[in-house]
Amino acid sequence: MSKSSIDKALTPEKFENLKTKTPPINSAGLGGLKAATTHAIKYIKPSNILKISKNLNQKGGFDCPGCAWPDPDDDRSSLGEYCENGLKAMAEEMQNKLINREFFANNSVDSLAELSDFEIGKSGRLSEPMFLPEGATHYQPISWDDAFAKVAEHLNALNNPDEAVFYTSGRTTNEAAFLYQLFVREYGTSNLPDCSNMCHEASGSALSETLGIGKGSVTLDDLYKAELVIVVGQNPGTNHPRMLSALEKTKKNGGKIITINPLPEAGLIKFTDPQNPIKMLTGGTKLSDVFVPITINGDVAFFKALLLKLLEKEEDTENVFDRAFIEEYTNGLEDFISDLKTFNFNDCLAASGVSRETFDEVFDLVLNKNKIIICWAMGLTQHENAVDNIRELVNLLLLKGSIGKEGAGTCPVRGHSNVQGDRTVGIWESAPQAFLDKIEAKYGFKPSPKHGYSVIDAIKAMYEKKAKVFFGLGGNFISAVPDTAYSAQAMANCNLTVHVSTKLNRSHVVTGKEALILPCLGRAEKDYQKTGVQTQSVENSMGVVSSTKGVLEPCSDTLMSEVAVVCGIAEATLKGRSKINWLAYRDDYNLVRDDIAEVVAGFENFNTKIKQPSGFYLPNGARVRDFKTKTGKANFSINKLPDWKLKEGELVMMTIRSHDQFNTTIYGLDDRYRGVFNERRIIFMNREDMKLRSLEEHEVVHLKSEHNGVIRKANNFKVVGYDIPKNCCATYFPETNVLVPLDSFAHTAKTPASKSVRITVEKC
Ligand SMILES: Nc1nc2c(c(=O)[nH]1)N[C@H]1C(S)=C(S)[C@@H](COP(=O)(O)OP(=O)(O)OC[C@H]3O[C@@H](n4cnc5c(=O)[nH]c(N)nc54)[C@H](O)[C@@H]3O)O[C@H]1N2
Ligand SMILES: Nc1nc2c(c(=O)[nH]1)N[C@H]1C(S)=C(S)[C@@H](COP(=O)(O)OP(=O)(O)OC[C@H]3O[C@@H](n4cnc5c(=O)[nH]c(N)nc54)[C@H](O)[C@@H]3O)O[C@H]1N2
Ligand SMILES: [Mo]
Repeated sequence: MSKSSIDKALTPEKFENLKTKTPPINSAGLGGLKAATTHAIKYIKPSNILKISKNLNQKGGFDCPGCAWPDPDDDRSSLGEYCENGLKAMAEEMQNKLINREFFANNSVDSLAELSDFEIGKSGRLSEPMFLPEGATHYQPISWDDAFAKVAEHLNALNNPDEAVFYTSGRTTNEAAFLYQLFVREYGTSNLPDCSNMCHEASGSALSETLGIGKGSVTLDDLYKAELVIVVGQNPGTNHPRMLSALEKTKKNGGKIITINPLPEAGLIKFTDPQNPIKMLTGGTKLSDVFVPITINGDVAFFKALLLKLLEKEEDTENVFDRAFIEEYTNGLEDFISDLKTFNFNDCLAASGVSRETFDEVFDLVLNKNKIIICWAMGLTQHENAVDNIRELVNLLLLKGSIGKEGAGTCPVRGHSNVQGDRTVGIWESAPQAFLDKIEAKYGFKPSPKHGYSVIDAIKAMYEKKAKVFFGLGGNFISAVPDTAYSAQAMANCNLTVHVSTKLNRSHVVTGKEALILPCLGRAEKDYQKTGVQTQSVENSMGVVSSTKGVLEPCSDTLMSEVAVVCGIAEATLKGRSKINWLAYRDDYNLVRDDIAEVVAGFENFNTKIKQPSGFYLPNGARVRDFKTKTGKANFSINKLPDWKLKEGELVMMTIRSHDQFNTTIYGLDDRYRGVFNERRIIFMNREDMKLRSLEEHEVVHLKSEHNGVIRKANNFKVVGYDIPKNCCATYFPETNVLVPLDSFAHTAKTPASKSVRITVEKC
């Protein structure tokens, strides 16, 4: 009997060899440099290391596939414009080991499922297309043409195009993403879920409604000029390390920094720039002026407490709010104020878990500042009330007139290196009608006006057999999504699952009846097509579009670019009925950019502008106080406090990233900045909560979540006592995704609530 899909989807429960130390407060410095170089030397061909480091994030080079943090517009460090984790991302992508047909002949799908996520990733780079026939135990080689024909056969056999789901992860370039959504829309559906649905969707929803654009408003230069930067629900020391260099500049220019986080994350407290040898010797810069150890999901309560006190002061002195800005540019102040007054300051502060002393420090810093930037990431977006979190911080910025001027505004810090660009060029299951009309005008077919499936809807549809083909352009769907057991069944119910991937991952072993793995080029590799080596483009977290061009020889001759894969599938599927010459795009990506220039606002003269060494900024209404909302003004919003309470014995759990992973790709087993080594199956707990449950350090426990009467379990985690607020705990994603209920998600945005999972901890 072969293993069930659920067994294959869950991460194996084996333990490594846990060691814990007191966490450091400082980040980067020599430790970071050492970790990065050791990793690079271990996994990348020596001849490639220098080429990578000379071209990574440099003008005319290639964009780091790590995070979406922007590169400086002007001077870039000649020592290397990348970070420890960027280099680890490269080491992972450019591994010198290849996975070929012999590997798959020697390893059954069941045996691959037994590998840990770390081991799966270290198997090497995928190097040829593979096919898993129905009932087979092993993947077999398949030619590219046959693979395309197989996808076409399944897609054309469906009763309705809405029975297919087309997922995208955020590494896909603008050119590939544009063609992909074009193909999906010409094929006839809007089912374009993407990783953004699990990531910053809540930011997009909240910002569009309040400020008229689903993206942040600030530039790097603003960050340097801010009087106050508030970093909420984000761990840049690990996930956006180059942001710390920017914050260091803010400090140097006299700006202050407040950090709001349940954990005292290293780096935010103190940072040593690895590119500054003197700083490395003298011990670095203290970054946070105030650290606010908030309880998980206590943010709306905390911001309400702050807003209440600011209002009180304004009523006294009339010099706290920016009345001129509010008058000219905003809507809804009165309703907002009258709602705010229904809340009680002490109750709000108590609900946030923050002491009065810390609150007062924050209040003093905010009171007289008028150039405020708020940065945030998953700590705010992955809750049921995620949209309220973000709308509430917009309320603060609006009261202070801190938007659309130098040194002020919104800064949602994006995850994947092109997740923002993918959405800009049309990867959107609920794209605006104006965009669909442009597609129709340009290509002569009518895109489906229906809203398609987001990630959560897609999982439900596959589970209920309403969707039968899953196609993933990048990513690792089964490990990234919530409710692993339910989602595994959803995948197993499909007739065909297809993944375009660089590396082996768990999604390749949790398959539909048939499955395909289509191996593609990575960012650093040269993309040879008929008209020569192709350039592509990406958009960073601050709305700058720039070029990216590989510099290394592809690790295998059989790889295709994502653009070529999309064009091949479109050609095979829509044969004879397409209005588009797909293969012409494949041969020359300039043609794709000419089309983007016509269809997507802000890309006029794309082919010329993309040659500018630093790229170009896309238009951004919020940046210039042109708020394109329904009211034509920036909108204040009314937000409730979260309406859930912990039951007796429950803890609220956030699922977070260690320092040694990129989402579901596990670089290593350490979490250096949190003092954890050699283990991922751990649960960080407050020491008083441990005592209450008579739990010892490193004791093994089982975790259980109960939601709407459904019980979910994850067994075998070691307890690590940590500096985390009472009643809160933390585990790593994806090991505990099995505990995240599919029906617990952000209202309006449907982002899974993977930062507020209510669990109980059971002694074994
Ligand atoms: N090296 C590396 N870089 C990455 C990634 C990676 O995995 N590895 N992933 C990329 C992606 S796709 C993304 S989206 C980003 C993710 O970047 P982050 O959002 O920084 O990633 P998380 O580990 O999810 O961290 C969430 C942070 O929010 C805090 N937090 C959790 N709940 C709450 C809350 O209720 N309130 C507050 N105030 N804080 C809370 C946690 O303690 C943690 O510090 O990073 C990107 N960059
Ligand atoms: N519990 C919990 N769940 C979460 C989160 C959380 O914080 N907690 N975070 C969520 C977030 S923010 C995100 S963004 C999602 C991430 O979800 P995904 O984007 O689906 O996951 P990744 O782990 O980034 O995908 C890694 C895989 O992408 C493939 N890959 C890498 N580079 C390329 C490339 O250039 N091209 C192609 N075609 N493939 C490539 C490799 O095969 C690799 O195995 O996970 C979400 N899930
Ligand atoms: Mo993300």
